[in-house]
Amino acid sequence: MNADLFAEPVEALDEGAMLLRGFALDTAPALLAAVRGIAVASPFRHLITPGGFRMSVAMTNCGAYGWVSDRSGYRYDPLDPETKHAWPPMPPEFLHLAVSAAQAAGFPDFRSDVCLVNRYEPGTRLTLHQDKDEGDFTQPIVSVSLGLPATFLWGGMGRSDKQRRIPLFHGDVVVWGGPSRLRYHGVAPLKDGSHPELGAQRINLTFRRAR
Ligand code: MD3
Ligand code: FE
Repeated sequence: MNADLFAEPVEALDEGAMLLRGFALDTAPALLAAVRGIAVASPFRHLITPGGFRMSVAMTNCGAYGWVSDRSGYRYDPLDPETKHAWPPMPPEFLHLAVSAAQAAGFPDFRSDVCLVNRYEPGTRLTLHQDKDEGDFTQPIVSVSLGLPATFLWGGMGRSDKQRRIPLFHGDVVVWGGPSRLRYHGVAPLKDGSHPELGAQRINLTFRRAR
């Protein structure tokens, strides 16, 4: 992993939000190999929202917890409800990337205990939401984009605040902390295309501290 902050462009998107273009490019093949292993143990699935809708994003997790949703609500669960087993462990290359990105963005104390793995196909979207199921909002979230590019929607503290559209490409990493931690955000419907390593897919890793 290239830990040299000055080797890559770092852009402040907002207070506490740093975009590290290409930060994960070197490790992307290893990350994708690890994602395949995770999906063998805990397959991608389309969760049901508390309102009864099937999410268009397919998800799995690794680490001590996993984020899950069903008719009873959202939660972090130490067991995969599909397999009834613990989630696969966080691969060392995942943890190393997340900690070094957080450090490069000014969060030296990031201690991630879960990585949510999202899989997008053309047409898949993520409606505007806040991430507020975690126990400690002083811990940032680190996101890694792999595969097809996506348009990230960056909103405000209210659901109907004006949004910015930010393109995210293979290898981009964003660290979301401080006042940015609770902003509304989402992903516009994925455009069709083909990525040399992933085909018509986008994989997003989000590293969090659940508890
Ligand atoms: C800003 N995932 O899993 S990553 C999510 O591309 C999620 O799959 C999107 O939103 C994706 O919850 C966006 C960027 C991201 C993740 C979490 C955030 C941005 C965030 C939490 C707070 C603020
Ligand atoms: Fe989110």
